[in-house]
Amino acid sequence: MSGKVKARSSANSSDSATQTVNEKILRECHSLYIDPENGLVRIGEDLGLSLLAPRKKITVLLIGNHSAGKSSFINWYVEEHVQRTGVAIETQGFTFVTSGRKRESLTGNATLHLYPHFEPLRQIEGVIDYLTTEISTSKQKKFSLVTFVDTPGLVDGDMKYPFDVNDSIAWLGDLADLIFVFFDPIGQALCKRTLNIVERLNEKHAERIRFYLSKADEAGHESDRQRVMMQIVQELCKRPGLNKTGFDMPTIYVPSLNNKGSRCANQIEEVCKDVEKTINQTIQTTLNQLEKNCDQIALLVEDKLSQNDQQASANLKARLRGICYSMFGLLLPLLLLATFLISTSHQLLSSVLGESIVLTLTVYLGPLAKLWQKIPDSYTNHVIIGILCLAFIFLLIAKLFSRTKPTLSRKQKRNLLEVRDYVQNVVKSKKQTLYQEYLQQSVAEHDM
Ligand SMILES: Nc1nc2c(ncn2[C@@H]2O[C@H](COP(=O)(O)OP(=O)(O)O)[C@@H](O)[C@H]2O)c(=O)[nH]1
Ligand SMILES: [Mg+2]
Repeated sequence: MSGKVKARSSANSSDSATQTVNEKILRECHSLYIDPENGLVRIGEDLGLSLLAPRKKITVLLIGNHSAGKSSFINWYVEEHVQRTGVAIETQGFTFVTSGRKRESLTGNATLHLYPHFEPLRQIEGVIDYLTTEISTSKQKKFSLVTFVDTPGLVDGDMKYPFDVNDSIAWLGDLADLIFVFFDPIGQALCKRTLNIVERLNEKHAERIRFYLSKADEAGHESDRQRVMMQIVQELCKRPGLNKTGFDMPTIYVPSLNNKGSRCANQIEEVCKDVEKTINQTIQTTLNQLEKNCDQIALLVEDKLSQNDQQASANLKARLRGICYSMFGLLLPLLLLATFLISTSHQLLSSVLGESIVLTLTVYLGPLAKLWQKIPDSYTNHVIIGILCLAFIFLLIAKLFSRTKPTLSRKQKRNLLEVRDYVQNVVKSKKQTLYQEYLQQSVAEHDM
């Protein structure tokens, strides 16, 4: 557990440049999704693909005992006194701390409006009244790419929360990119409620969780600190869900609050690095996701077009089949009529159609006429009705078989092709450009 604290110059020149590139990438990715006309969300919707717009910032959830230093950490990161702190001051509900153009406090509804991803929180009764957002104009560190979620201090016993605090934190954990768990060396380090929640979060999101020994400057000498840490780790390991080897628990404290002049190692810079790392990962994931979604959309368009082609040829076949059956259905009664006329009123027929036609008909229909004559008179009606029924059935079959399904209009097809070209060419090349910018910027960062 070694670590040295470098004095951090807040006006790090590469920082602001980097930030703008990263900010720009996430912002542009976001807008590629949410554009009301050309946005991927909208395009996906039309194709039955539900897409979520990527977020413009990462979310860091802070949990821990009452008075573990969560709010103070946020204030330190933001370099502004955004959150009230103090042993007696309890963060009542959940506070989203984020950067913006002007200092402002928002209510629960406005918070969910600002963070539509967190909409599921509404399902937890009563929580909405305990949600707030604090907007700060600070651009310190990577704050313009981070939203911190400060949570009520967790305590054991009779403490009644006005909403289901465990469920709320579990929901927030689902949506956060990082979950910081603060244990402080004093008093309630091993609060049961905290352990329960940590265990629950760990089931789903072990890779997002980071443990810190906060207020490390208050832990006394190195040996005391080691003892405290051992205790915490032991307590954590007692939980079946948390029993993993190699607990990493950096010791941190807010430098300006170190009033005892303790000289213990402060790994608070590691926390910042972790935040940066998560931002970088998020950018890469967002860009990869963008490309993947473009491919998905292109594939769906291809599918739709080929299905349409298949349907068009199926429709053509159905129509041909329909024509065949209906011709047959119409021919039967005609044949019947002709046979009937030939065998009964030969004279009448020749006067109407002419001798030669009747002769040809006789040649072709002769056998049928003979067959007809073989039918006993008492049955002819039945046979006629039978044949008419048969003809009717054929016509019905024709109707049934010639059913077609709608296909895409020319315009719809053209639109689909346009969509495919748009995602494959425009969006993907945009992604490439953004990726290049990202890489260039991180190379530049490492050169520093
Ligand atoms: N010595 C020292 N005191 C701290 C540190 N962080 C917070 N505190 C103090 O601990 C008290 C509780 O801090 P707060 O941030 O309100 O805790 P929260 O309940 O977790 O939000 C405050 O009086 C802070 O001044 C730290 O790193 N070192
Ligand atoms: Mg607090």
